[in-house]
Amino acid sequence: MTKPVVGIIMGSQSDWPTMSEAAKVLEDLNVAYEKRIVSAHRTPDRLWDYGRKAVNRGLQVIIAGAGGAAHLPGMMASKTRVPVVGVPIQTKALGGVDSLYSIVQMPRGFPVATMAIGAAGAVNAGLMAAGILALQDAALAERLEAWRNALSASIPEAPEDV
Ligand code: RP5
Repeated sequence: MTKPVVGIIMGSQSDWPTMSEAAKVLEDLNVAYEKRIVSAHRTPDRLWDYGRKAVNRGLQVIIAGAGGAAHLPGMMASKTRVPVVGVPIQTKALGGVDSLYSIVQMPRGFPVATMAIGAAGAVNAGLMAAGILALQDAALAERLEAWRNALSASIPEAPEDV
């Protein structure tokens, strides 16, 4: 088993359908990752422990998704210098704007690279993580270029009637 370099963490099992989109991208790009449920509110000790060990465990990027009062990405950024990419989960009550605002407005000194709300944000979080890792990994850089080119090639020149 390859050691994970990306940690995908989320506040709840209910976040997994969204966060699995980040996992799929990492699988496509052959990036080793792990996935964990780590809740800022329900399992704060687990959050602390994960953040404390992240550097020594060799994690290079953490993708953190949470919804509502979404404190997980920011708290993780407070606990580790490993770059944190935040994914605001879409919520029923407020559409995910609550999650977005909870994640994006970090105080100076503790950044979270905040993606779009929902699945697009999760996909982009996977790509952002891959882009960071590709700076030091030529083979991954090639795979990422190929992924991007394939996406561009899949876009038709003109719309069709449906
Ligand atoms: C947050 O509360 C989680 O990230 C999730 O998005 C939201 C709802 O969690 P569940 O009630 O579905 O477990 O902590």
